[in-house]
Amino acid sequence: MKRLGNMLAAAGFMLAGFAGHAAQADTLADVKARGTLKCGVSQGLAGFSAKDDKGEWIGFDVDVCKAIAAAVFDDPAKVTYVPLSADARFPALSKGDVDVLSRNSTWTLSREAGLKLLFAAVSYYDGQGFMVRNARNVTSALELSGIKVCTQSGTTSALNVADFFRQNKMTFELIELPTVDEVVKAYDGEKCDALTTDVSQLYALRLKLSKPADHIVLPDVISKEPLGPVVRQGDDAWLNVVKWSFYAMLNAEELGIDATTLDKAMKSEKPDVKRFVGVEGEFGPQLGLTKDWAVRIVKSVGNYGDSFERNIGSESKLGIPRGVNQLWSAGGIQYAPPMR
Ligand SMILES: N[C@@H](CCC(=O)N[C@@H](CS)C(=O)NCC(=O)O)C(=O)O
Repeated sequence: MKRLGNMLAAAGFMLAGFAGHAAQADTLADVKARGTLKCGVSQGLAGFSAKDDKGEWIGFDVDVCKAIAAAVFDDPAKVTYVPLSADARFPALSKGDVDVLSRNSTWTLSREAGLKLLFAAVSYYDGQGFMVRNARNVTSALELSGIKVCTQSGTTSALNVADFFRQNKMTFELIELPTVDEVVKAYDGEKCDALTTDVSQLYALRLKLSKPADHIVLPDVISKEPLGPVVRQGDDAWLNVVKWSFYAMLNAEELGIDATTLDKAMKSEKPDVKRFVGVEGEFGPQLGLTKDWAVRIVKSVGNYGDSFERNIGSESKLGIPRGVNQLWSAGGIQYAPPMR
């Protein structure tokens, strides 16, 4: 009897073990086996994620996808881009249609605790603003009472704008549209008086208007929008790969490492640099990657500052100032934990 009991217990233990194993997600192994990273991006937002003239995806959010692919495969081209609207993005991630979402998504409590997702880092500290026609002759969002305002559905923008008008006892009509193209078309076609979203996106969307110079972005910032890459809960190892791939870009900037100084960095005597390039320590292997994982990232996309300037900063059509997204050591709030 006792023996039977023991056997049953052992069988139960084995079953629990198998069930536990089956339920345990291993996205890194899945990505390696598939040979390509499935990255959720926006449907076309200049500077952040959009196709260039050759049909290649480029942008600041796209660089995060490329950095992860570089770390895993030593090839930033091994990414399958999945363009997603605001409404579609989180269900797509939850269902497993993408391995990571890198699409101007704001880190909020309900998206983590409610949707069972996790934000890996803040790649861009943003805030919500308004774009209006110059002809309106206003200098502050507080002068916008009575307007029709367009925004995309499924965003924090729609929620914040309601708070802002209510709090300031102003009336407004909210027009929520499902795609970014519809939002731009409605605003350009004067179906609404203002367009509201994260300020960075206002700069990107202004480029899509028939006469960009006829519109201004008001100085008011009505919310906090920390944007960053997102993964599903339940796969800590994958969260670490995404998080540290992004932090490698930030740490590279802090260490003064870019694609042109990599050779020098490989020979550096500085302990921080030795750890970064993988000459010292087992940091890559601890992530399930190779020792030179961070070198692969810098070789492919450069450091954080390079990606910022190339895509959305001074070297781009958007010309967004670095502002709070400067490194902490240069007066900003971008701060990566140390690689050690
Ligand atoms: N950061 C906000 C807003 C994000 C958002 O989706 N903004 C629109 C601006 S119109 C956008 O980028 N759309 C691009 C797309 O749907 O492809 C959020 O996470 O809810």
